[in-house]
Amino acid sequence: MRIAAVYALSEETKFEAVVKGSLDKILNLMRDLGYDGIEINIPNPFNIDVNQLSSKLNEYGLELSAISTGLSYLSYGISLTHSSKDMREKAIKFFIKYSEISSTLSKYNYVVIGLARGKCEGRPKSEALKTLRESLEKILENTEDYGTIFLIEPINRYETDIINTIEDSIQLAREYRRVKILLDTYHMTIEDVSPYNAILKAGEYIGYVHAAENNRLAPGMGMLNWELIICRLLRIGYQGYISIEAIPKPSYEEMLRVGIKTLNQYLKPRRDS
Ligand code: LER
Ligand code: MN
Repeated sequence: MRIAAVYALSEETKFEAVVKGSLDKILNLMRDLGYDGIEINIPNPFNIDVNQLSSKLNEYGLELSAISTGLSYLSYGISLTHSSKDMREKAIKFFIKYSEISSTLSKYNYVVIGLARGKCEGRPKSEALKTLRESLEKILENTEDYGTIFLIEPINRYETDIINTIEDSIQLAREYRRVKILLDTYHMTIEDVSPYNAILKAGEYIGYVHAAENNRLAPGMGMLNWELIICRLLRIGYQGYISIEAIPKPSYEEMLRVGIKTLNQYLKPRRDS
């Protein structure tokens, strides 16, 4: 397994569980702390300098573990289930562009569908889910050449009302070849009976993991049992990234330091696998 952390490519974000600030400074620190990769949350995929990003990643020797997209929802209201058709089409274009960027910058080629799935907006859940499937199918059809894997992330009930539990997400991962589950330990502490059992339930469908404590601080600053989480991930044969998506307190430096130290305690002997 490999370790990353989530970085926001925008200073003005309302999302609190990310690292923000000078990309050079953060890449430098992450490299020194032993991170393998960085997950970048991109608010607008039409507004980034892909070549510049690529050379920065190369310069510091960090992989792009995934592109996350929640800031498109928070900054521009991008939603794959938006009740307005125009807005849905805009969201689909965003995701096709994310996929193109991901396929050029990342050998893993993962794009997260987190908050940008949207909300029910008063519609029955079945209707919103149908709309989500329609949008997803259009994205999949148009990204066949890019080969991107889309990571559907169960998110707790206080942030969305579509796909909260692991069960909700398993259904989608079963249906579509290029959809996998992003299991976020923080959301699972709210939605699942046991975040540890959620790993076993999602099993082979897990494509990516977000790591944060029950209080959304870095691993090691809360109540979760990281030894058990890593044992469960090993038990299902998971070999991908664990990406720390945590509130940068008391500082982002400390969050990054404690987070990787906690995970390494249980991963270190196997990090090269
Ligand atoms: C994103 O990964 C996430 O966990 C959400 O709570 C916010 O986007
Ligand atoms: Mn997450």
